[in-house]
Amino acid sequence: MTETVIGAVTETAAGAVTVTPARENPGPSGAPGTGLSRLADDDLELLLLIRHFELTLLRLYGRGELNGTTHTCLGQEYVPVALRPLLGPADFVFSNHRGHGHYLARFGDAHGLLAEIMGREGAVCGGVGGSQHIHRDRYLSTGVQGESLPVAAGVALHLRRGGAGALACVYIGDGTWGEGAVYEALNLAALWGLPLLVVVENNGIAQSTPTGAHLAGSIAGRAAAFGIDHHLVVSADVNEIRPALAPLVARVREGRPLVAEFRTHRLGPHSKGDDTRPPAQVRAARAHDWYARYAHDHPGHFHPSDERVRARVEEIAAEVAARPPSRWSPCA
Ligand SMILES: Cc1ncc(C[n+]2csc(CCOP(=O)(O)OP(=O)(O)O)c2C)c(N)n1
Ligand SMILES: [Mg+2]
Repeated sequence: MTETVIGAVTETAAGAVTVTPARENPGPSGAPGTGLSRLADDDLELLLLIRHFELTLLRLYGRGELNGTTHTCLGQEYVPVALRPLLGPADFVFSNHRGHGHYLARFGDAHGLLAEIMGREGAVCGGVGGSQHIHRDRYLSTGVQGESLPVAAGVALHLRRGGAGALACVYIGDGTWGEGAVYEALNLAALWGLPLLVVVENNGIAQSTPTGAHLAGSIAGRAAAFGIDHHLVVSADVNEIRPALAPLVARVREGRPLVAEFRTHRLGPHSKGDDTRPPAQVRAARAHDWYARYAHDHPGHFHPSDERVRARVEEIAAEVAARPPSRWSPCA
């Protein structure tokens, strides 16, 4: 499999552009690699945790053991993994409907999240939030598109006043740029110099509508309209993405908001069983999958970790499924 992976393009509101060149990494056999460098163990473990957590969710749904709905981030896991060490405990994270990876990158707590989704004891939110509506410490997710951005802007204002250099990070998809609230928040973020980091997971589709059919112009152009910096990430290599983002995130902490747009690929359906894409498009998305690419490029690192994490998630699922139902009290 060959693929061109370009690194990153950064465009400041003033129009300065920097391009991080792609790296070509030969595979261990000497065969051409797919462009993914060797990851630190903890990054690979986290990527695999998110992957196996969601594959397990789908299996549980298939067996009728889960209710409600869920949206997987299969293929997009590297986004929160790349951001993980760039965000500290004083920062707020606002997630969305496709948030399992965001939560696991923040807390690593597969037990609490699975219990939440399964409605079992130990659930993060007593089992009433489910897959999409989680609140824990400085982390909040909502399934209502765009709702989180004005809230994140308000929190960013509070953090700026606190003066400790904390930021509010908000994850949104490409489709969420159709919500007016996004622009109200960007306007204030620019005017007030808010420490707001908007992470866009642009997977090229919103439910069933391709980006080209719902978004005029570009996300970069929309950020520029507010004088907000925009950073485009096309790579799926955590080792490339993170150092490129680090200085930009440091600037956010100083009150310079940023839109970091990841061109990414949704491997699965929007939710479950609702993939409207032609099979060729799904196959094309799969060709970008970091999981298969990393297995190809670094089999000696990948396979033992993959087996270990897969087994760990299976154990977690069995343990959580055996728990009694969760209880929730508004007074708790
Ligand atoms: C205000 C609002 N409108 C519609 C929906 C239904 N809905 C849930 S996800 C989604 C598509 C979101 O697309 P995008 O922002 O690209 O995120 P993705 O699902 O691709 O990660 C829609 C329309 C919603 N949850 N909230
Ligand atoms: Mg999308």
